[in-house]
Amino acid sequence: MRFSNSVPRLKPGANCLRPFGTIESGNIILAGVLTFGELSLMSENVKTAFAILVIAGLATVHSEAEHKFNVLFIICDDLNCDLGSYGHPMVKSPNIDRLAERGMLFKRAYCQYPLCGPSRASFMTGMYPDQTLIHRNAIRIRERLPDVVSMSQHFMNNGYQSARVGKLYHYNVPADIGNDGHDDPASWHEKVNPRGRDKTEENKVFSLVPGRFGGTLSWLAADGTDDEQTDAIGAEATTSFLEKYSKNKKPFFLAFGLYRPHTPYVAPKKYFDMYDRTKISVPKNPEGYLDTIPLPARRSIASKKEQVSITDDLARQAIQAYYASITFADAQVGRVLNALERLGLAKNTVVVFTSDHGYHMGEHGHYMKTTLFENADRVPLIISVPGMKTAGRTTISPAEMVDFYPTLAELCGLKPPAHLSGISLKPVLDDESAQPRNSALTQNAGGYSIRTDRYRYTEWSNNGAAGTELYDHSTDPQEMKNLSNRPEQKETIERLSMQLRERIAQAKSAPPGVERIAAKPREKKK
Ligand SMILES: [Ca+2]
Repeated sequence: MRFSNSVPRLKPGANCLRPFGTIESGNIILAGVLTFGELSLMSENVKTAFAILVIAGLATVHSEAEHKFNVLFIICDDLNCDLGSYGHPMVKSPNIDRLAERGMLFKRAYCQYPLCGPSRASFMTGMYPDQTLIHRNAIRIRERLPDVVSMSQHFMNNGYQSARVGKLYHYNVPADIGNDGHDDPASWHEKVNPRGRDKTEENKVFSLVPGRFGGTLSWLAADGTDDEQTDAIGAEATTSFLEKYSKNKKPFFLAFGLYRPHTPYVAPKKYFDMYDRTKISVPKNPEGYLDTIPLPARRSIASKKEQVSITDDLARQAIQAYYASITFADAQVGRVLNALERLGLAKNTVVVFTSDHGYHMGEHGHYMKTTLFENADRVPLIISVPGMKTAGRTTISPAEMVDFYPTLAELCGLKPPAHLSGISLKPVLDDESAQPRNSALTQNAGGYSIRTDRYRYTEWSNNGAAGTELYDHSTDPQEMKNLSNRPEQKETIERLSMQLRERIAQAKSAPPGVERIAAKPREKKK
């Protein structure tokens, strides 16, 4: 390659060269801005040498712009923090744990609504559920937000190729496996809807309510191999996208949404064999527990009669099946992570691993989701950024799923759209002690709850008219002792109540520049 003998030409009136940032090429590191005056004092030889470096530098910046970080976004359905890397004593999750070793593990990450549809609409648009107006399942985001720029769409608008494999927006599981569910086609260039043996052999699934699988405890220790299951087919499709992207060199936003461990808990038999049912302990509520919590909280955990009356033996089977499904899902995540490394994409791809909300497995006497307890609201979250200095560390800094959008935009050098309500978690990824937010907000069925470093505080109906709950995590991490009626907690409750109401007001504010279509009155009754 030949270089010109003159300094780069500058526009008339320009009084300095543009800053060229930090250029790392071999052992040469340059940073800064030079003025015309400084340039005119250089000898010709120095000018020539400088020109070479500037051209090389601009070329490097150009090349970096062409090679922005890619995003691999992996999300399980209905997965709580029952994972090895979160300290669970039984659950085997070696692949997710491996990702945690090269990323940051968030111990206090929370969904904004503990139900698939509202949670997914919220994080995919970067807005709270009271802003998206999506508070239930089975709504397509464009029904409420016709022109919103979703997270992956924002990447598409910035030159990324984007694809979805499996469940990203709401899907009825297992009913919609194999079709688009309530997807948003504008969010992707390409999509794959995997469908496996778990779907075609649904008739073999055991269910507490025969014939119902999605919202009912149900499971199957399946015959056959991983490869026949929906999520393994999804992992293969995700790998195929990675192979394509490794060749075409364009930046990508690739989303892999697994269907497990959502009910029915289906996994090949070998995963069930990993868990000894006799060693599983089933959580039990103390006598009179339900009288200690407000009526809406009681309803949230005691509305499914078949679960409330579940026998100890069936509960153990359900928990074993849930763990088996987690380990099966973990293996599929591992296939994709292996492909990312094999194809040389790990070095320039941000990886996010999470779930759409948490899940109860018998805690508070409840199974599944839709409560304002830690079990349903807390989600696993691991973010791995190439070259991060904090790899392998954990943070207790509160994080919300609504933060994904601004975080990924910042990590990839994209200007976040004005409508986003979340906060970028990049400061935490740089330093696990950073705390860009001091609470996490979750809402469910007319209640709102915040989790601070020490407390969970919940108000049901307007300003707590239907009851309040206060849990002190320093003494009660299981949230079994409601302190909201204790006189000695008066000041704490006043402080947390003010904090919660400020958060609710923010979460209800109209997002700038986003047209919204309110639900029809008839629809609200559903
Ligand atoms: Ca879900």
